[in-house]
Amino acid sequence: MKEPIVRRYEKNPVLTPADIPYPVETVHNAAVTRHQDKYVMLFRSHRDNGRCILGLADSDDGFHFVPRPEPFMLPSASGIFAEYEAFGVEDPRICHLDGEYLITYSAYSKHGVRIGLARTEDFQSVERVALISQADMRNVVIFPQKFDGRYARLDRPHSEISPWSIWISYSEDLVYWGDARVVMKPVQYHWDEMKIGPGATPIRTERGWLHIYHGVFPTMDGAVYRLGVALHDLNDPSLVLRVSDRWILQPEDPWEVTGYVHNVVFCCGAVPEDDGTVKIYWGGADKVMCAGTASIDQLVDLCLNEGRPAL
Ligand code: BMA
Repeated sequence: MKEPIVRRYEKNPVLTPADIPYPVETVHNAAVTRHQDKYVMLFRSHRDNGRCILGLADSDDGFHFVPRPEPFMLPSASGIFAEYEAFGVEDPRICHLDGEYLITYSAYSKHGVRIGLARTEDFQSVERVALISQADMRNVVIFPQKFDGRYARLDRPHSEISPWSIWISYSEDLVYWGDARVVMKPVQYHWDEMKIGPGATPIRTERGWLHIYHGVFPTMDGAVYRLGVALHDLNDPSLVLRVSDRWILQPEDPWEVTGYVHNVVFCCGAVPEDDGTVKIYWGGADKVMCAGTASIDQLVDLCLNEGRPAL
């Protein structure tokens, strides 16, 4: 049998709707970060009207999560955020930078989906900063480092001409973003040929920025969501050195194959550890949260030794 690249935690799933002390239908696509020697999970939940909110859970070891009694972010009730979040808030990512936690999330409304930016220092209170993209944009992850004084982020705009691809853009103030260009595209008849999107906040390694992304393959039974890895140049993140030609994780466990949407593993967060491993978190079938570990070196090797060009 092939040795798995991502070793699933043996007690998956780590968080399910039944664990949550308020009514939710799903618990998935969570960002996870370290905060004061603990792990914080910011997860997405559908309510029974089909719209989403974000909740928080805390953990000492990154595997046992205790949900908070109340949701953390509901669609905003006032101002411009209320208009653009009316259909819900989804798929958050967390970037720890300059002593604060930047949260990017998808804001859904009748106008489409765009990206909201919020910030917190303590995961007790949260402040919305700005809507930082137009529609249609999803899956924005901010690099946890500035480049020549500018913030950088990976974007996933929608297009009717090109298969949905990963772009980069830059900002001096986190609000106004530009200098955008495409950095990585789906490749025909690979496992990620239909569309790709940023996943976890990129991880700094000696050999480059390791980015766990999702890729989608169309089948007669619907789309299959898997996870892959790409390596970006340390100094110029617009340069993708190589993309692993192999996926690192695909739906296999029963709660990844069947759920709210079947055949989905979808990653919004990963936490690098001092021992050279990374804890990877993914939503299983848009219904539950799962966790696993991988060797950072092995993921980088996959890109460099079994990789293909990004464009
Ligand atoms: C994508 C996003 C994700 C979701 C995935 C699978 O388009 O909506 O939030 O996990 O589909 O349903």
